[in-house]
Amino acid sequence: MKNMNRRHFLGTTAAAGAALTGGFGRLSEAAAAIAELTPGVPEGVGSYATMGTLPGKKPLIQLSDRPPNYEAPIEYLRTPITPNDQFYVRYHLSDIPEVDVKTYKIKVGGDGAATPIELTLADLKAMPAVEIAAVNQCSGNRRGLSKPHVQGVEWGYGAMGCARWKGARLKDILDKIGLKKETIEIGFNGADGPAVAATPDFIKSIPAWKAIEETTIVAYEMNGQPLPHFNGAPARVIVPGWTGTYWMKHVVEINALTKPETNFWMNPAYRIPVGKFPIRDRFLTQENAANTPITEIVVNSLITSHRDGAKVKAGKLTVSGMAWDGGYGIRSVEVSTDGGKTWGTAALGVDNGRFAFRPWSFDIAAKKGKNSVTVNATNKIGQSQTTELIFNPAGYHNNVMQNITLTA
Ligand SMILES: Nc1nc2c(c(=O)[nH]1)N[C@H]1C(S)=C(S)[C@@H](COP(=O)(O)O)O[C@H]1N2
Ligand SMILES: [Mo]
Repeated sequence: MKNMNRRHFLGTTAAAGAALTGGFGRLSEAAAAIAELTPGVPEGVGSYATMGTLPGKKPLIQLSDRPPNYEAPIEYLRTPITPNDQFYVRYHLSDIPEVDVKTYKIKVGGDGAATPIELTLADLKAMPAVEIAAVNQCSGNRRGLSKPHVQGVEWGYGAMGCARWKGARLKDILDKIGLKKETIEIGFNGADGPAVAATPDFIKSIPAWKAIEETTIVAYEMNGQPLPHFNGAPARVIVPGWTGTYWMKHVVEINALTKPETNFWMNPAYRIPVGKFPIRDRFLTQENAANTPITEIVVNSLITSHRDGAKVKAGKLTVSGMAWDGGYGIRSVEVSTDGGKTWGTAALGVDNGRFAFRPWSFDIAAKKGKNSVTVNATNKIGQSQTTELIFNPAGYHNNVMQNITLTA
């Protein structure tokens, strides 16, 4: 979709000399760019990645500008709810219109609809509202850490965040169009479009069964505020538990489909090899013998209190961070200071629901010299993180236990 007249100009400003919040203090531009990059991303990334500030955002790590791809430094992920101005931004297409709320409409139809309708933002807001805290994580989060390296945006740890999303249930919207029983998928299109005709428009679909779950919504608020432009204003799809690719921003079409969606971004993009990951949610109308669409987020955790290599004082020290999964909820987080021989149990913080970040913290006794810290989260169905990368060509689902070294 690209027939909207006001375009957003992606004027970004480098964060030169800006006081970076979240634990850095004041750093020079060059030092900031280096300090912010995740260790382990391909060497070349450092030559183009920089701190950039999109309108309405604090400085984020800019991995590309057209389309805008900006990740959060780990210090922005220290709170169980990620503030809107610290939330990462991911786009596939460069033509991103500033949608006019007054004329905004969602066309709800498709060949599986008995009675197509159009919804304005006011119509959406008049429907029963639900609010859900959920992690939005890009499928490619940590792709930059893949060994061997793979093609794509070379994300470090920050292509994710957790927000409270408020909106109408997709199920209630679909009830209005009289879903035919032949409906197998629900498709989405957004207001953004390709800058060149050769690039396929970004269209996604989810299984009908996932679309009618109580927790799948079309949201117009993020953390009590209207959605920020770069996170999908005026309304976006929220698919708690599933990776961000299905969370269509600036959604302008919702289609009930009686045949599988064949858009490039459904196939060959966003696919994982069949049988390699411990995945429960299957997208069978899209599956073939070799590969299948990525679905739920795998159990994972991140240390946010310290970066790898940080200098600390010897003695008692609290290490903390976040854990999350695809919606079973976090059962426990274990921390090892001896490279995985013995483990201690971390204290868990506020429970904002099964789709949200679960904060954890663990006290260690830092000794003089190098201290190794490894973290492993387990969810309520007993799945844990991996010790070895499950390699796949797109670099998805990296939930290798994080290990950092702190020097006292
Ligand atoms: N309209 C539109 N919606 C989109 C995308 C896009 O390119 N265009 N990218 C998707 C992907 S792959 C991700 S990971 C999330 C990122 O959400 P965010 O930018 O709000 O963090 O948006 C999803 N929704
Ligand atoms: Mo993504």
